[in-house]
Amino acid sequence: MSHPKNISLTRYLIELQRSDNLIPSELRLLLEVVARACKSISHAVNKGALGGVLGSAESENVQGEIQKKLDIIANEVLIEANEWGGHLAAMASEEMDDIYPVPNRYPQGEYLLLFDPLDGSSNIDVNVSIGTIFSVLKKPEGGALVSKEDFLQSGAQQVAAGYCVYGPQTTLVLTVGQGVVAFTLDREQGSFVLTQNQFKIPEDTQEFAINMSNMRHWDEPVKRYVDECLQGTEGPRGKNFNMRWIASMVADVHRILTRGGVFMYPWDRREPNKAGKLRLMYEANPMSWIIEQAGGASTNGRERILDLQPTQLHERVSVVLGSKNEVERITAYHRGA
Ligand code: AHM
Ligand code: MG
Repeated sequence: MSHPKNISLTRYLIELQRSDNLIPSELRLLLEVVARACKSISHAVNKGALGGVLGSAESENVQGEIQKKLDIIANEVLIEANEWGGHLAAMASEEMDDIYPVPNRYPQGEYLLLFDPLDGSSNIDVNVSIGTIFSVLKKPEGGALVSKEDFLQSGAQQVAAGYCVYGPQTTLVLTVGQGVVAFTLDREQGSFVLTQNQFKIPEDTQEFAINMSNMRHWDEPVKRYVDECLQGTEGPRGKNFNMRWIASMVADVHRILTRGGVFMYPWDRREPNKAGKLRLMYEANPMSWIIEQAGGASTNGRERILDLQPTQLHERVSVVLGSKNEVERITAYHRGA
């Protein structure tokens, strides 16, 4: 599809539906509603202290993490925006214990929406980029009442995925399986405008992203990879590497999408029974699909993340994603260990 200048998200989605018949109208509506919710979250984030939205909410989520006010606000915005439109059967969120079926007073649709309403919570109060991550599945046929089991589908089953990063610009990144596109929020017009048509992640990179403070807890293959990067031109890689760690997955993934790199949040020895820190359904699956759609790769160190069969809604996973050749190298180190 070729694009003249100044294409709004609405127009982009209508064209996708109309000329290529790539998305049904219900899915188009869903994506528009999610984008509208992101716009509203972006405004709340922007107000910061002036809007009284910073700081802790003094409550815990199902994972025992302290919730920030903005975690709760963003979660409510997404639910209120999506519950009445008739396109969804249910929602699931990193910030809610159980699934949220669409209330009986509204028509039920055939899609399931999953989200991390505000990713990078530790960055909220320090004015560093944060974001919303979302994933869309289809409710399996049969069974009138929607259940938690309906959500337990592998990432390969996603019909749409995206994120919105609230940074110096508010940028919405989206895939429906036809590559990855990005829209920038034009605050004067109040609409998302297409600003990047197809991302292509370079296969090689000289930049890695990992929280180095956990180094002593890592497994051997991760230690080996990072150690080889740190040796620079004198080591086996024969080149120098740069490091970045924003501690907001949305911002780290957005950088990788834009200029390449590799992102890791691996399993470590601190809590051996925990597969990783990041959540499979709300973070790893949507980001993995976006990365693959842009020519990158994503594994849990051993297997392709999109092939993993989830067993729990709030399941965690190890994540290695980004430039293809680096992800393959790290995965080979794990498989050989
Ligand atoms: P959150 O969903 O509670 O915000 O946690 C996920 C975030 C990711 O965005 C980021 O990659 C990671 O946690 C940072 O973790 P750490 O603070 O351990 O470096
Ligand atoms: Mg998160």
